[in-house]
Amino acid sequence: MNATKVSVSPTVMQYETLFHRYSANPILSGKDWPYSMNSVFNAGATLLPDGSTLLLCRVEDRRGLSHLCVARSVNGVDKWEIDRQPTFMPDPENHPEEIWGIEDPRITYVPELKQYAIAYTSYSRGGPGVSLALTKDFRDFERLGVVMSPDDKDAALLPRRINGLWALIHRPMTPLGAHIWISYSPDLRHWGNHKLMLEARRGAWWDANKIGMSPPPIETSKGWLMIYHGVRRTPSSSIYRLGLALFDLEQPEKCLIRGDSWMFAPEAEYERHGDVQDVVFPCGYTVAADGDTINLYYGAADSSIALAHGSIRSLLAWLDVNGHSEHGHDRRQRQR
Ligand code: BMA
Repeated sequence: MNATKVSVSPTVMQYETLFHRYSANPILSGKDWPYSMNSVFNAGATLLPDGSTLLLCRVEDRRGLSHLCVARSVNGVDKWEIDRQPTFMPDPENHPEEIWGIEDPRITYVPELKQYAIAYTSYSRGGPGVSLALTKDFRDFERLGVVMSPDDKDAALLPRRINGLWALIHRPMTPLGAHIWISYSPDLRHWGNHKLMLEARRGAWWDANKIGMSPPPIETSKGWLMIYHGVRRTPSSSIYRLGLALFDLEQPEKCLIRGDSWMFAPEAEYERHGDVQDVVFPCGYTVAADGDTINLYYGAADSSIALAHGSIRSLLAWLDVNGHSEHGHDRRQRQR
């Protein structure tokens, strides 16, 4: 692809709606909770074997510390059954890295382990790091501890080994900036072979400043499809919007296509206003029985959980039209 495409006047571009908000959004908020708390947002999601949907919600208490709580629904939309007590609490005695809470879980079902792997942010005195836990039932959890030391977050495990190794996507803060990396491990405990996957752009771009993976990537025949958040700092705040990128199936650090524009942004009142304004932050999705419809669960303004529907086929088609290859010269030209 060439560098001129991006300079097409925005007036001739037709923006497509890729994700449609559920009309009764938000689907979950503090008023639904069976116990006292401040707010609920940024939930991991998965389909259970019986077809029902499980959300692992980040719940922030009135100290400002977060824990995780399960909500289940037969249709993934309403009639949520919420655990009466916190499901997964920080354990600072045994895991000092959890002293300031646990946040933003991403769930991956791992067929080889017959378990769900949860990558979450453990908020330590040294800053946020990435921890892993395994569970079969979202009642008992086996902690593997910190796998990426601070400052690091926005992590998810890929569901299968790549060339014999487990792969974890995450977002370390490095002197280079807030970019998305992937690391590999033979045993889920020892991690190395760190590779840069996707960089924040610069200057005026919507995803300048910071990027991070949002939900775990979606495996498609064309590659790993990633919904990522981009942060644009403005004089008054930061805006969290969502974009798309596609990565090679067997070499996931290789970005095949990256979308230019964002494709979902805070617009509704519950996304624009809350504890943190102008935030859409998905940590999970489920795919419907048709294999194409994607239900995206996202935190809205750090104050509630909302739902939007899309189509994997349409996301891939959009990337073909609105994306560029991320290689060498072209990328440097466009980001200058
Ligand atoms: C990010 C994460 C998210 C949060 C977002 C907006 O850095 O901490 O948990 O939703 O900021 O506050």
